[in-house]
Amino acid sequence: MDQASYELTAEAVVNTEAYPIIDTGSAAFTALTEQLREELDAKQYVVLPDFIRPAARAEAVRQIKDVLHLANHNCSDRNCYLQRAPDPALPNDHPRNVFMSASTRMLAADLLPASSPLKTLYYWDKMKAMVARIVGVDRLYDNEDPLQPVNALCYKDGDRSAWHFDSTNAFTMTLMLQAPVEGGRFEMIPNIRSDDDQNCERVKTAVLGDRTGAVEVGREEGALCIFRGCNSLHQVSPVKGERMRIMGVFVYENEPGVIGDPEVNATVYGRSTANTA
Ligand SMILES: O=C(O)CCC(=O)C(=O)O
Ligand SMILES: [Fe+2]
Repeated sequence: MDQASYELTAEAVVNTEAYPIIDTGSAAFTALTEQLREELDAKQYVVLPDFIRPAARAEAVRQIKDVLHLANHNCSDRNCYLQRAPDPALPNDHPRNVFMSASTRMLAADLLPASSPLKTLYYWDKMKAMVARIVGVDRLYDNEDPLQPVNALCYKDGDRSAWHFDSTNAFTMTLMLQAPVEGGRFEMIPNIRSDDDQNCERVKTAVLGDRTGAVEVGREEGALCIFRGCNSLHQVSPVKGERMRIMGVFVYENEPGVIGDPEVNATVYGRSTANTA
């Protein structure tokens, strides 16, 4: 399957000239991560353009296309809380009962080769140190689920993700591997709700089409994005054209030993255990 794959070192994957993360004790590392942390706190997202090198990006895309036929096609109606069933006790226009269609193709970690530049990046201790500093925690741990830690999320012509909140993680990290010719715009309404206030009235108008406060997060190929999606509604507009939108998605944890919930895995990947074929 990956006979032509070659393994790139972490320094050959990450653009370490633009992002000086090898020496985590250096002043350059501190300056970079402090600036990005402030930006994330202010905007709820931060974009790191040209984060991976072109050859690493091309190799990741090539490997993903090799196994794309194994991707789980998620095509469903769901509300912004990622639920699929209505709550009959609530009014029809409550955001809990507003369903939107989404269609994406998900490749789990076990379908990506060990040589994947996405895995090299994810498991690099310098990477974890950088991200921890940006999101303001002492350290981050690998997710130890066979499916979850590193994924490729693909959007073909017409695919989209509807307005939603991310449910589990305090932050989400994505890497634009291939941008579509048209559409596939990542849009966010930062802090539309908070931990203390669900703000259902405003969330309702948003899911019904009121885009007040929405920002478009620019995503060039090679750009890494860290965002706080738990209280910031976000979506990906429909992709148009033959060039797929391909996103690397990474899940770090605040404690060691985290594995996925089998039910969640069944929904996201179409199976709950590793592919042993
Ligand atoms: O594809 C994207 O840009 C965003 C995907 C997303 O919403 C997520 O990973 O939580
Ligand atoms: Fe999301």
